[in-house]
Amino acid sequence: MKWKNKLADQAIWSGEISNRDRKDKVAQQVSHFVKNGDVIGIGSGSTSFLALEKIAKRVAEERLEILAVPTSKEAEMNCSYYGLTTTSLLNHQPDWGFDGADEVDREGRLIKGRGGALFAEKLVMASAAKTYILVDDSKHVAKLGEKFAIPLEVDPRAVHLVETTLQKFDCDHVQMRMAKAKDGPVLTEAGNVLMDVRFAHIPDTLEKELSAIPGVIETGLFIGYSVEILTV
Ligand code: ABF
Repeated sequence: MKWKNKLADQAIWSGEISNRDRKDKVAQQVSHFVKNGDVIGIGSGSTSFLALEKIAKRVAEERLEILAVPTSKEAEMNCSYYGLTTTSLLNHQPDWGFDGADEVDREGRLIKGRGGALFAEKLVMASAAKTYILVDDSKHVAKLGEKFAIPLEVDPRAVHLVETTLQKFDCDHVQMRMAKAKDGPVLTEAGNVLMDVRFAHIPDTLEKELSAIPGVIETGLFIGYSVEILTV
């Protein structure tokens, strides 16, 4: 039986979206790749939301059958709002996926995780044969890390250990991400904290080095995955 309540009958991201025109254009591009039967990794953030909106329109109009693998509860709620059937990595491997990013450099190396969903975003990306990264021109940087810190998802018990271990790295600044009201740290869907770490220089080896620190669940550096950058 379907729920008759209405509270969840609203898409997340129904509010204002920055650079909406450009994000809409890049979202439109990815919607053309959808084929009947596809299992698709669904990214988080506003650009991914706009892509989902356009994909859902095609699915409804052309009566396509697809399965969605959401990268966050936000994405899962939006899939539900648009009537898309969701599945998980326990049951399906995505044929392909799409997601946004905070920064992309000329080599296609990414910083992601401003929304805190980096762990699931990486699991889905690493499981998919290919991921389209949807970025407007404001996301392109000459030097990775020039605007954004690298987010680390950290088990709360390991905060001191991670902070201490980071002193051996060549990092400029470490900050615990705090909730807007500053009354406590932001917690991820898995109940972990986020530590935002700034580096002046980001070598390819850094993702693995940071991941090797005990207590680091995942990093927002995405280097060497099978991605194609879609941009306007
Ligand atoms: C997700 O959403 C995150 O990895 C990234 O931080 C963010 C980008 O959001 P937006 O598309 O709203 O700029 O992809």
